[in-house]
Amino acid sequence: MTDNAASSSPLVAAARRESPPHTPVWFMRQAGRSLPEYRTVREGIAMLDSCMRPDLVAEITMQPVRRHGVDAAILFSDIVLPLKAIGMDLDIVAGVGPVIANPIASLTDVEAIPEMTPDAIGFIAEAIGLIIAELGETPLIGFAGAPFTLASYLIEGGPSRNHEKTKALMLSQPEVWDALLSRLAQISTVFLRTQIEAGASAVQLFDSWAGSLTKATYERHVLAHSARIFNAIGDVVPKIHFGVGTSLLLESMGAAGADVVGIDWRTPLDEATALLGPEYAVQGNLDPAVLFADWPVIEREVRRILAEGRAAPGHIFNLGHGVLPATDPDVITRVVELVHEVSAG
Ligand code: 1CP
Repeated sequence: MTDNAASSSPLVAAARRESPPHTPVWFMRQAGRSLPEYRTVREGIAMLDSCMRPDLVAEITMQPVRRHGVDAAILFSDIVLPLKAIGMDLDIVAGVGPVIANPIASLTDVEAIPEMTPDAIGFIAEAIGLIIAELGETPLIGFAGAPFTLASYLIEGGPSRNHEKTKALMLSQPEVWDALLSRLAQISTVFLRTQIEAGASAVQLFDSWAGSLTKATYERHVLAHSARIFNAIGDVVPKIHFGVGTSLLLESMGAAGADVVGIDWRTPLDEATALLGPEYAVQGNLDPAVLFADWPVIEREVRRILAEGRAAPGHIFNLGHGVLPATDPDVITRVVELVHEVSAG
């Protein structure tokens, strides 16, 4: 375990299944979504350009910590940023998401993807240095995209509802698939290691779209590639593994090598824990849409989730997926206060 001020934080304690003084809370996509101060600093700067400027990355990473008093920061970046950094022709288009100029379809395409080196992402280490200096005892969560979710963007060419090209390649050309996921695992491993070495106190692997797979397909074609990333990182910091619609994959996602399994809003945390057993902490799982309801509804839901989370050997409060862009920031601040108050009492 790394030895810095944040390594005894509530977030790390919950992830390690110890007993923090209160339930730690942070929000997926808390940076760069609903905050007016984010829109101000991003004005006129393209998304991927902003991710490569250490001063901006540090500022945007810190904004939700300063405003909401959350128990962790998450690095402002994107799961496709490492692919841009190694020279792939891609962009993040506002209102759309990642768009890839030359989608991957063959072994030749896969072999043309460069390996990741720490030098290609020196700006990430620099940004984290600035962030850690301001964060003090609050931990920074580093993150990366899991190979399946990254592959879906590279094969489809952009966001996709049905992932049909991705699944066709996975099932029809398994050797091309394995070569692609192996390369993506190498890229995400170096991206995560760089963040850990620079001072991240925990990491999260986002396999956002893994829930589109059956359990058998996940285990046959995906699990080993994500497991390689977790194994390569080792036990220096806690590892969180998250996907959406993954109720039937939770045990497999834990078995890939996570300490904490991220749960979306569909599965109650006590049911998730019954499936996962005593070896895993859980993270989640307020429905992001509930933040648009009246406060008494939100309060009831937060209390329910805290109660269900007590069944788990460790609970990190979060949403079941990312903050929606139109969310009222003041509601997020109130939820942080409520989680702290209820869980400390
Ligand atoms: O808290 C934070 O916002 C931290 C930074 C962060 C993270 C953790 C961003 C900034 N993106 C991500 C992860 C990410 N990116 C995921 C995994 C989390 C999730 O499931 O929500 C995924 C799937 C992406 C890919 C991506 N990037 C999308 C989704 C597209 C789709 O398929 O539906 C989108 C819209 C983006 C753009 C993006 N990433 C981040 C921001 C602030 C933005 C919007 C930028 C803009 O429009 O200018």
